[in-house]
Amino acid sequence: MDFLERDDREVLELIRKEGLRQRMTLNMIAAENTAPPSILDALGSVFNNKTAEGYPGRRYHTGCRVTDELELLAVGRAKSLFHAEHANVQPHSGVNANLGVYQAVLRPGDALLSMKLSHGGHLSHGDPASLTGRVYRSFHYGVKADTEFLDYDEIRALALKHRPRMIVAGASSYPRLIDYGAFRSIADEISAYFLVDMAHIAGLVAACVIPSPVPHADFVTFTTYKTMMGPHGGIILCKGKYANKIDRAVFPGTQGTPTLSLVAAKAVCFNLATTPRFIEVQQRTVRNAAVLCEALKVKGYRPVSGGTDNHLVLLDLRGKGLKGDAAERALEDVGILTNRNVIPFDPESTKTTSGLRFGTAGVTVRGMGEGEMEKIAGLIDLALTSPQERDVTNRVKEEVGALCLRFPLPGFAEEEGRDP
Ligand code: DSN
Repeated sequence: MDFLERDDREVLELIRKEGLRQRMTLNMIAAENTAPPSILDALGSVFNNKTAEGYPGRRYHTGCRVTDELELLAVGRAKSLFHAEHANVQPHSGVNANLGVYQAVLRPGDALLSMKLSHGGHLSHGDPASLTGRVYRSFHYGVKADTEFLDYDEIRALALKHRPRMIVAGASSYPRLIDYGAFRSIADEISAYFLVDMAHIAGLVAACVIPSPVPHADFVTFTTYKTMMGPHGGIILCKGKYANKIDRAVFPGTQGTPTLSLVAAKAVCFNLATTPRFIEVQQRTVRNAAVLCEALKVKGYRPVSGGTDNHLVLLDLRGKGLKGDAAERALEDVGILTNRNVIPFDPESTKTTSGLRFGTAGVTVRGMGEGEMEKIAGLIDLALTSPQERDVTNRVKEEVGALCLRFPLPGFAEEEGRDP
């Protein structure tokens, strides 16, 4: 940070404040994690200075020999980690990765079948608020009203009725496993492409903690910053037969030059994902989510679908007479970060919501285990049931602070002089 000290103290101060905020809060936002310092080193590297439109050996700029080596390394590591036939590591984000897949094999006006945003899907899966909902005709499936599990009969019926050119599986707030084999059979029945967006769960898949969609899907997209613990970016994996189409769809189809420092950080992320520590963290993330879920259940909160199989817990707050927005604020006030989230068949708007989404990746990476999850469930309950009682919220804040000090963010101890 020496150069920033010299060039821009205002930004440096904000970086330091943000570092302190991250150290002293419990991050339970399911779409976040803490990347290790080596990822930040790669992100801040001289690769930032390179422009390199095209692909290794086929660039539109000179001076790309080292860049080519880097991109090939990242691609090789991605393929090996996920046992994929082809990988494109250039998408700047998860949305861009999805746009790349659509651009590769769909034409404007083609039909897409994906999970409803209101049941846990994602904006970039053809939601009307997204460009993807304007360019493609989208149809959506949901979960069953009684079990809140995906309804494969409904998915098949919708597929037969609308004959989409692509079926999309994957979600932002679905706490259960997805039956990729069932999706594949439905897609085969109507000769549709099958895309899985595994953005939330890619780390769990990399560590073989939950099943992989790669053998089943034509295309798999994901982000590298959630359970993957890496930089903010997107990846596309696909069968070898689609490699050229995908590469052309990313560049020049939907992006210009890749961000090479981001590609460097992705390569580091894939390397770290092969380590025993990464695998252990992913295993503990899932166990922690199950323990947190059970502990909240005991305190009278209803988890959507009755439980969890992955890193996230989605609570239905209606039984407690609470709304998501107020609950989110009450928890932020005591240093526990979550986000309000609609639940299936939610009577509330996306601004208010009846649900609250928790993820355990961010606290697990700090070294927390089952005992801490039970403790945190108690703190959550206290903060949600007594938000106006100053003595209670002060006590919860102190306990949150004590947990943060006992479980420092990995690699960011103050004595190391590093700021996240
Ligand atoms: N997809 C958004 C989420 O799950 O919160 C951002 O990654």
